[in-house]
Amino acid sequence: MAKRLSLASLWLWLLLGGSGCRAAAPQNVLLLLADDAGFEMGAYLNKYCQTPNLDALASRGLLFNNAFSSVSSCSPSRAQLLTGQASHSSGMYGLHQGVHNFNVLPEVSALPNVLRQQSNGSIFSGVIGKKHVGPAANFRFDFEQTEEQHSINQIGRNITRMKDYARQFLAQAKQSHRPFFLLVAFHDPHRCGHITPQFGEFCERWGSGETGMGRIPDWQPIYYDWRNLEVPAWLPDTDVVRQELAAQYMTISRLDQGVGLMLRELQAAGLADDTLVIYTSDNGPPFPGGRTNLYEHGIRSPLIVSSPKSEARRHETSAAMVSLLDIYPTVLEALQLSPQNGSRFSGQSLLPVLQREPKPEESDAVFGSQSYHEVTMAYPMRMVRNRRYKLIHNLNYWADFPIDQDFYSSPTFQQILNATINGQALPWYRTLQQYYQRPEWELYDIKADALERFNLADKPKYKATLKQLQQKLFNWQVDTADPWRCAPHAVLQAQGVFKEHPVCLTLGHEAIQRPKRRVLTQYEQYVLI
Ligand SMILES: *[C@@H]1O[C@H](CO)[C@@H](O)[C@H](O)[C@H]1NC(C)=O
Ligand SMILES: *[C@@H]1O[C@H](CO)[C@@H](O)[C@H](O)[C@H]1NC(C)=O
Ligand SMILES: *[C@@H]1O[C@H](CO)[C@@H](O)[C@H](O)[C@H]1NC(C)=O
Ligand SMILES: *[C@@H]1O[C@H](CO)[C@@H](O)[C@H](O)[C@H]1NC(C)=O
Ligand SMILES: [Ca+2]
Repeated sequence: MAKRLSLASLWLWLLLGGSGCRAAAPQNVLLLLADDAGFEMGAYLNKYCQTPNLDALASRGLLFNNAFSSVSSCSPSRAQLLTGQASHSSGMYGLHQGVHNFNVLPEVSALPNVLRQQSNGSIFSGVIGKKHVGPAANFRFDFEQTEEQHSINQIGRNITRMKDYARQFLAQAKQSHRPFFLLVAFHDPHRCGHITPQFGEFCERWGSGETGMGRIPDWQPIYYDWRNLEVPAWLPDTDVVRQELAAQYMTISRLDQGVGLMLRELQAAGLADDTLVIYTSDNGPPFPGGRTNLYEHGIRSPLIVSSPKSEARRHETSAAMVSLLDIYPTVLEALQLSPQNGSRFSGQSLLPVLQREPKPEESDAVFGSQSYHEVTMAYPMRMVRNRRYKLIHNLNYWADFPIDQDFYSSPTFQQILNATINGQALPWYRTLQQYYQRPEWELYDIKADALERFNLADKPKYKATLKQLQQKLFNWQVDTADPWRCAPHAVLQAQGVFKEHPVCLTLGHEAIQRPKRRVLTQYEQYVLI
């Protein structure tokens, strides 16, 4: 500020909110991302899982109670955060690694590239931890320390290592006086039992200092006694599940201490007062009804947004209906870049919510789009959820819901499977058959039925609600150029003579009677390979 202000410029300064709450300099952004975490933290009223660092972050920021991922799978979710587009628009239909090999479409640009172009190279971007997206050219960060250079545990769960790289990154940002965007993507609390069972189902023993586990110097492991835990209502109430939760909580406490380390690095670098901090998770926990599902526990996301420049709503909660598609425009706004235009970007910046709670509107809704997880798991689903209802469209409803590899080998799923095969009862509100065999349309009154038990899609009373939500969902699919928008009863024609006016052409299903689904009564043969 000039030492002496003319009256006119003083007036202008006051008009622009001169108290400093709308600062001129762009804010840096630190995005802290968990892998498969849900609401296992004190701030979200979990009584058992110890997360003092996340709770402290929540008390300095705004805690969102209605945040949703648009997809419940790792790479598609990361692509949504970094491109602002639903997975069916970006092209990241499933997992990026190995045989799955999903990538965004060649023309889709992601945050690090957009930031570089829009700022003419003045913004410094970095990723530390699990990247899990590609192709590399579309996600080119200036600073990368990821599973592409390191073992995933070292770069995603060894919080001491991650801290060291964060220190390097922040020193470079500071030295070059460049605003930055840093993604710190923890691999905790992801499962690892199908790969390295010797470290525990969630790699919770790895680095604990126990015999043969090595040590992570900055981690003080917290051990949970499974006998003391409560099983949430959506999971089978068994000791097997309780033991799994104890292991998962142990890794969440490691993640929490990692979050604390990152925030202390930011403070030590003197950058905390200029940095917007966001915490969220890519998708829900790897339990039945969680990850790979568009049910509540697959997509409801923990979300904390903390800005040193917005004190208005510190230590408050928000009931705004928000999507992880909103993170992308939030990052752009914080860095003072212009939003991306076009209907494929359906997100909106969250920064205004830090000032004032938006008025709830009838039209408030979030959308979901899941197509694969592993390449063998073709089970496209589309979803719209407003404050009261959720509608899921299962496009491949004639097939059984697919199960991924690490969930399959989890004790929780194995117990469900064993009980089902042996005809034993299980204290779970679903059966495996219901879980596998889903109707084309699922409509739930979430307010009355948080566990999504009673499908209302066929109930005459809900005909109008169903129709209205179907239309809303279809409109979103059209706006965001969903290649699946005509599925499953019609074919999309969008090229050649149809280029200007794409159409859905019927497959004649209405004239064909499907045979009833055959329920297997006996499992005769198991093939072990
Ligand atoms: C961008 O940077 C280049 C090279 O530093 C410079 O020549 C050019 O004028 C800059 N463009 C803008 C719009 O700042
Ligand atoms: C974690 O990283 C630190 C620092 O690089 C190293 O000393 C330690 O051995 C690592 N821990 C494990 C379990 O590999
Ligand atoms: C989006 O549109 C606005 C208003 O027309 C414009 O100022 C802005 O530059 C556009 N952003 C991009 C990334 O094209
Ligand atoms: C399920 O059954 C298999 C084969 O009998 C057994 O090895 C496994 O321990 C069982 N798992 C659970 C969780 O009950
Ligand atoms: Ca994940």
